[in-house]
Amino acid sequence: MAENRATERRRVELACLKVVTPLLRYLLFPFALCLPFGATAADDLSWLMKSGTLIFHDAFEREEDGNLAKAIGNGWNSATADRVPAIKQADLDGGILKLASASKEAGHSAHIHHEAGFADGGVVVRFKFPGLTKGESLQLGFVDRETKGIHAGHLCYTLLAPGNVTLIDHKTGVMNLEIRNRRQGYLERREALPADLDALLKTKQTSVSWKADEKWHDLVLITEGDEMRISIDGKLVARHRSEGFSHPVKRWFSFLVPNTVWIDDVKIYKVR
Ligand SMILES: [Ca+2]
Repeated sequence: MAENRATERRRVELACLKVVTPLLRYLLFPFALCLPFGATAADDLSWLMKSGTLIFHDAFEREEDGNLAKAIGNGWNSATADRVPAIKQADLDGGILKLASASKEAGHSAHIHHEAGFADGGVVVRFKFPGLTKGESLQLGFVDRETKGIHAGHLCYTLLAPGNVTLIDHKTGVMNLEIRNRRQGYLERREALPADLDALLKTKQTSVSWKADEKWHDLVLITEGDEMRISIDGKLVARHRSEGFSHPVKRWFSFLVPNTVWIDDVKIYKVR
């Protein structure tokens, strides 16, 4: 009788387990997905601060000196300012770098850069879309004009657009000279890219949906080995692996601005 009761209890326990285990798995699955991302995002800032060296910081608490390439001061340079010397594209106002690109007149988005010089490391930036122009966006990333075979030295970027965030490897993608030359003809003829080129370029980038607004945000953009990651306000937004991200010298940190954006507190950290 006692043996029968024990068998019955075990049967009920097993039946319960069969129901509870999948239920727990179902309930915990979202946390299992979120936790590594949350942990990584917090880790990226602490990784830079603990393992890295702060090699540059600018809080922009000064006035600019004219409109030309070095007007911002503190080592900043512009690849596009001297094309339109009569137009102020970078205004230091109230401790904020306010950028308004003369893209049409200069024939290029405003390109502002500073020495960086790391293999692994990253940048911390406060930014805000002020709502002064339509479709405000911001591209920031890394450039090395000393390595041959890359158009204008464009290595890799994040692009913050009104509806999404992209991470892209330009070095082994669209800015690789062989790929660029092959792609250019199709673009000029407005033809679809051949399947192999299209498939290759799709591996070089990732995009996730993200909604831009007109508030201040803290951004952390890092490269670690062949991975690039971007976090906004302490949350990992996107990560992607591609061989170009592991380029040994991110010589410049660059902003490319097609219209208007405000920037403050730029920090560059070198880990390796
Ligand atoms: Ca400031």
